[in-house]
Amino acid sequence: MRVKTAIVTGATSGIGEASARALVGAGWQVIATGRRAERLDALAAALGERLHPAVFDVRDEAAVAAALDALPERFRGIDLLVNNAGLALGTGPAQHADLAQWKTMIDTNVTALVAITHRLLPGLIARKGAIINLASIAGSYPYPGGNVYGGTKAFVQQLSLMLRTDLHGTGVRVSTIDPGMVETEFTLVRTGGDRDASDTLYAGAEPMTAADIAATVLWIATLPPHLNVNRLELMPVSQSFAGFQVARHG
Ligand code: NDP
Ligand code: 8X3
Repeated sequence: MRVKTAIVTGATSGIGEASARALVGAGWQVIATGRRAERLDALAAALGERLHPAVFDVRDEAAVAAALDALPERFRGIDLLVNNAGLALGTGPAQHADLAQWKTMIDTNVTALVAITHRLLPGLIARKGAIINLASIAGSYPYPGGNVYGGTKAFVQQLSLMLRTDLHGTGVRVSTIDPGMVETEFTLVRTGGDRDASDTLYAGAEPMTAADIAATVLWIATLPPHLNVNRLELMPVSQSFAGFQVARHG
């Protein structure tokens, strides 16, 4: 049987790295991407020839094109695109936010995701492949400080549904995974490297792990071809919903 090939963006850390490990463990070939070459090299050393490291910034369209054009022959037929690379920057209210951070989130979580999807769509259609997009509960539920991060993830959720509609009849599957709190480097990145803030957020919360989400990625990827998970929302049991707020006079 033909070995299937996945590309996982943002595989140097967290959910992407765990997904690459899970897919290779299940017999897939994986193109693992990210900016940190040394981490991809370590992953390739750990996982062997089924993993191809491709170092690029997802926002750099020319670098993405060059890396995809340079793929070894056996990695060229991509069956699964896992759009995972992404980030949040900042935790404060919109009125105090840094516009440059907002643009970085939009460039990474939206524009880069759209560009790589656009580039890979013809091949995915030819192979009746699949797309798994990592969105977030932040795309569905507002919370203080979520502002543009949540906006980018709402875009990803709706794009996934719109892609399903346009890809009607092609056999291509499109899924969104919406995780809540997962302990990764996400909060370290969001807070500009504040280890205490990251540790405090996760302490005692029993958050989900990257491996939990990777298992879901693998489950969706290996469902029979007539099944499509449109959208899957996951949270740790310790996380739930807060209420509305009311600003009162006086
Ligand atoms: P991590 O910070 O651990 O991993 C993020 C990954 O994205 C890294 O591999 C990083 O690679 C990559 N990345 C970020 N920016 C770029 C860029 N410009 N070019 C290339 N790669 C980039 O976070 P998570 O694993 O938690 O996040 C993965 C996805 O899951 C994100 O889309 C996030 O929004 C989403 N998510 C996370 C949740 C959580 O609670 N952790 C919950 C819901 C969704 P490198 O820095 O090497 O380039
Ligand atoms: C990451 C989860 O709740 O920090 O998308 O936005 S949250």
